[in-house]
Amino acid sequence: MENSLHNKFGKRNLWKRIKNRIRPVRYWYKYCQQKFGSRPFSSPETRAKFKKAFENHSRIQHLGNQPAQGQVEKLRKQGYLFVGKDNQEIQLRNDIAVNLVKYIEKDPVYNPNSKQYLKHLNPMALSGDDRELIYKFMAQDYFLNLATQYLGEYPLLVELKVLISPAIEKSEYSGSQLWHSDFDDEKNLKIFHFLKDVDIECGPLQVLSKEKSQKIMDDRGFVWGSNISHDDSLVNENDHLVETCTGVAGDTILIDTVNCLHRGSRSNRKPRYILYATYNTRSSFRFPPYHKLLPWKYSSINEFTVPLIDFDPEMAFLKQEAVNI
Ligand SMILES: O=C(O)CCC(=O)C(=O)O
Ligand SMILES: [Fe+2]
Repeated sequence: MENSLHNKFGKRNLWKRIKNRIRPVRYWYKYCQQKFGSRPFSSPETRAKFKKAFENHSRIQHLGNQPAQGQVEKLRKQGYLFVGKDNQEIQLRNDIAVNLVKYIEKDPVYNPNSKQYLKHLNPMALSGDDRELIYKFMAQDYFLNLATQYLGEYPLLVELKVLISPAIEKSEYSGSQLWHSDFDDEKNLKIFHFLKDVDIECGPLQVLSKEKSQKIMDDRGFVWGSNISHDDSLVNENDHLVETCTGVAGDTILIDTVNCLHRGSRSNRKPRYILYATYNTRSSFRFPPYHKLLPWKYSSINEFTVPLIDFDPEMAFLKQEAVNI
């Protein structure tokens, strides 16, 4: 297949690929050590605790709040879905959004190592109650349903952040300011929830439909991490299929950032504040895809390779990149 995953990796990225598969195992071990004081599976008690944690996965059968008819189809077809404030099943409590903006504006604890144009609030700056409510909002059944149906399995929440795109002088664009596909998996689902109105001056996210993006990536022989992986020449500025995601506070956009070319945080004259989450499959490059190598009867090992998002939401904030381990 021309557009196979293998091609997207390219030979040069083999090491990156290996590292991405080792990394989660390392985090996972660390998690077990912190949480249980022992390495995974080292005692029957530990195994029993894990078993209990994983029972939560049966929750999938009990998810309420199904997305409206047509929303999943639209998401599948376009690769993104706009869920306006008014047709959103559950809204972030207004006081939480207000609190977040207050935190950001009062004393932003920006990650000093992050990009100039895209920073995030240290979740530890928030109160425990706020963190829990944010988590609950992003892990609400409505989003879980969409992610489950889109990804074809009960998903993992691997990122949960408050993104801040500060107002910046126009400079050379780089990284995610340029058209790109995310280095994650065959597909993913990101949620951008607007904490404040996002207009054209806030460096809104721009997205190209899945179908069009795939065609471009095929035609251009797109390779993750190559010198064309982030490149404005991938997409024609004036393509009528480019969607610019502006909206009002409370609006949400869901997007598969692997399959849809996208960019954002460009030329902000005003800052943009987004509550942001990423759902991945269990076999994403960030998590060990052992189950794909195993015969089905052993696939329950899956349960032991998956991270623990339902298990301990508080831990979700320990690691910003892999919040659930
Ligand atoms: O700043 C933006 O909106 C782009 C973010 C992005 O590329 C991503 O979250 O994958
Ligand atoms: Fe991206």
